[in-house]
Amino acid sequence: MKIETIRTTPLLAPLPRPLTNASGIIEKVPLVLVDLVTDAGITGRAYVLVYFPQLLKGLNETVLGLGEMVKGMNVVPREINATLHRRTRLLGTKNLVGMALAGIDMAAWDAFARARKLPLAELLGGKRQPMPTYNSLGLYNAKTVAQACEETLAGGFAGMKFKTGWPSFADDLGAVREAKKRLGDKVAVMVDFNQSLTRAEALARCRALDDEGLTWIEEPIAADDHIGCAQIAAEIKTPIQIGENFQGPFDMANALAAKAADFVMPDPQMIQGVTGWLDAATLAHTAGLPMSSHCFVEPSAHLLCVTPTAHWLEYMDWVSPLVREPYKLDNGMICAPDRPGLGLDWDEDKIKHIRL
Ligand code: SMN
Ligand code: MG
Repeated sequence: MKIETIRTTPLLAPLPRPLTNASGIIEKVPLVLVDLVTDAGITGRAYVLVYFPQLLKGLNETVLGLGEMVKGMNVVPREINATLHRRTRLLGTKNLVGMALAGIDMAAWDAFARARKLPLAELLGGKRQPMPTYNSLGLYNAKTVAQACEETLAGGFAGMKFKTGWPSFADDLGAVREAKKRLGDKVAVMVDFNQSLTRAEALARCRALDDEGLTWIEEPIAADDHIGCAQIAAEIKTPIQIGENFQGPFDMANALAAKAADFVMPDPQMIQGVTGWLDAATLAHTAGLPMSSHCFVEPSAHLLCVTPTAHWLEYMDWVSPLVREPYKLDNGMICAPDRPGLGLDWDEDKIKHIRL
């Protein structure tokens, strides 16, 4: 089975409501759907994301450009991944190049699994298992968080994460206290500062949140300030979570060497696909760190099944409105479905109005 071509569909996916965070607002999700078309009648499917509509064309072109480099290759995912790394050595594999590489990697694994008629989790030697799932939301204060809690309880989630990082810490604290009060002890609560604080401000806010019963505090400062992250992690009892900005497994290894976090949550795209994730899972295992996922619900539901220290699946749904069979939340859990590969097939009727 050889790669005939790589096709893409750039689009702006709808969100139920704009996603606010400490660095801005995401109104629509700029996605590139990736189709890795083979000569065996099998198409591997995956998707990649760039947070900014202005960069969607750039990501799309980068996927197509890297696609040219692997055209004609056998669909052997690790060979494809290694070839892309070799060919892009002069540029490196951060940012758009790494993201595009991840899209091709995931689509190649999907085709590889489809050809063997196995769900990706099983192809990788794992057992499909329901993963505890948390509802991942935007920025809330003490007043607005009530609605988020109601939705989380109604949806049956096992946890809820929201953004913090208001100009005034009183708003962060108010939201946390209200959420804890409404959700009780049965639903985990996490907060995410999205790298918005200075080291000093982060220490002050994390200290002040340390006895509020949070499951984790995420990215209080610049995620690549490993030394600063390590100081905070050492000082604060509440686990410090980072990982969505690990750009490939080496980046993660450097963060772990600096003891920059108590928990890790790689993003299947930023960690560079299924191949990158498997390396990351080993790093977390050998460091003894619980590993969650970031966004990318569908690949994550499979990959956490082969992650020895699997922890939480993040639920931030972008793809359900675009596919024929969305993944289902059941009793606070999501289980990778019993379909070959990732089991994502684009619903052409739904995407024709939003593709660019
Ligand atoms: C996040 C995800 C998607 C968009 C903005 C921010 C994030 C998270 O940091 O952890 O969910
Ligand atoms: Mg985050």
